[in-house]
Amino acid sequence: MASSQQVRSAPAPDAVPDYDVIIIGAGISGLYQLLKLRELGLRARVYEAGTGVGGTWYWNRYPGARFDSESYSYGFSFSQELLDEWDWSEHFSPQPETERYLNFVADKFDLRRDIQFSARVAAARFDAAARAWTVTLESGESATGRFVVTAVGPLSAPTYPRIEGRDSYQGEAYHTGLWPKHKVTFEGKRVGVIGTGATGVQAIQEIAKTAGHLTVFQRRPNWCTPLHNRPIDSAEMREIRKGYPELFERCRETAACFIHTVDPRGTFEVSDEEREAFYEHLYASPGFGIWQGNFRDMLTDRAANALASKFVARKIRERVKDPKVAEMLIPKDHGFGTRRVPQETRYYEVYNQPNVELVSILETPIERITPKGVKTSEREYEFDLLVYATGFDAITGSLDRIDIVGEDGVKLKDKWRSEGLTTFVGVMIEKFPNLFMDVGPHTALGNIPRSIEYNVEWVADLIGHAHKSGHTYVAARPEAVKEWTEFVAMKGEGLLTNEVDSWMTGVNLNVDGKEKRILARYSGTAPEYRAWCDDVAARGYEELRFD
Ligand code: NA7
Repeated sequence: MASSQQVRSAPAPDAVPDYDVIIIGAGISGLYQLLKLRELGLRARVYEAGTGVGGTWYWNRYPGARFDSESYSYGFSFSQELLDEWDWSEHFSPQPETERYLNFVADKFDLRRDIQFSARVAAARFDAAARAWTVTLESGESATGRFVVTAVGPLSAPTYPRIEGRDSYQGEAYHTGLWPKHKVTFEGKRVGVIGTGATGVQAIQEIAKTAGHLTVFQRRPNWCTPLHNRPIDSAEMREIRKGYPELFERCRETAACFIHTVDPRGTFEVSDEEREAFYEHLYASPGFGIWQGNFRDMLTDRAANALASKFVARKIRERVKDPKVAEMLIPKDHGFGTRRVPQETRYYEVYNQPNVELVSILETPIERITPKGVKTSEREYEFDLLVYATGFDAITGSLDRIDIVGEDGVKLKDKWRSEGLTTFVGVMIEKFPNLFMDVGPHTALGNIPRSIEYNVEWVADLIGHAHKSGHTYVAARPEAVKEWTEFVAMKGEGLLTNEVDSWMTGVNLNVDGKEKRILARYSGTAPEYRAWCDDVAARGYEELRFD
């Protein structure tokens, strides 16, 4: 860090910035971005808010946190050595193992020497004269970089529920996305969980094993399907390793980079018996197959979607003994797969346990958090421990939390709020030159490390291209931004997913200004996304202005 404990004045126009590139975040994107930029001989610096690497897998250390993607499809694919050296112990890796993996990566590639930990970035300001960004940490320290890469993750700005009295609560309380490092025990405790998204579901099924009493506060239920996790022994790992080339090739071909391929058949092109057998097969198969490998029209045809929903509803009714509780757990406001599908391991059976109670806060809303617990319209619940599994200010939230100021004093947060979300391939933003986003809004998310690897390499190539040509200024042309943003809108048409409120459509009622749905994600296929970006690079980045 160039200066300490103070924000310094803007660099002189001819000053050489402290770094070629400043990367914000040392999660999966930031680690790989650092490595790729180093390979180009660039001076890169990473600022990371946590005390260790891992990003999502550093912060989300809540009980039960694990992959929903097959472990071997989720890890980095760029290094044969890494693939040879790392063994996964479960088909869906638990958080401690994933955090160990990312530490292993950081050590193997000697990444830590360029990472500053406990360094939360508060602001980034573009200096037009110096053609550089000044990045300021919460501590007040600052440094300059020719380029900035935000590697802040789409799900890393945790949000608490907007419920009165939260600060008055006197027991233990944790947000799942800010889970403490010390051991949290539930044995014999009265525990309350608010939130039943993918996170809440993972946490609830774990907490229910030991809690004295668990109360789950559910607003809108989600459609959950079995994960079918199991250990990987050394023989199976050897087979998996042999299959890596085909596995990654497959992930490159599928729409969302998962190993699951959409079934080419339409829901109504098969007989009732065939359809039922296929649903059963998917329900009994591990992972996201039932979501990502279902009939091709499941997420575009309402009648097709209704049949898949009916099937999963039947499973819930079969698994939950109390019919009233089963009905509470079945979504009525959205169809199967139109929100992110939580993957579960005996989640529904939890509600058959005598120590677990489900409270629908649609029926009895939470009025306030009290010093002792939670008060609904019906009664007060007292807890020793309260868990907020209430999600994130997704996709743009982690960027919004940094005061990013581009050309002409334009603030990123204000720009997107007033004009709507516009990007160039989800990587660049008009008026924000020399700034690149890894897995920013308008990119293909899906099995995210696969998208990350592509994004990181594309950004590294672009920065390398600018650097090699002696350009100190790279900006997206307004017409290119318009074209990409219109393409994103076109790709989102007709998708049932985009007609439902969720983090994927940018809705978070706990955040001002995020009440309405937007096209936050690119919802075309990943191969199409890559083809577009490859084409931009192959044509020498005509969509960008270099100087
Ligand atoms: P999600 O999927 O956004 O889920 C958040 C949950 O918290 C969801 O059940 C919300 O209910 C609930 N919530 C949020 N605010 C409130 C308030 N104010 N009162 C009651 N309940 C509330 O976040 P996750 O962390 O589970 O998962 C995010 C992604 O991370 C996940 O999809 C994976 O990709 C990894 P709602 O549905 O809004 O009614």
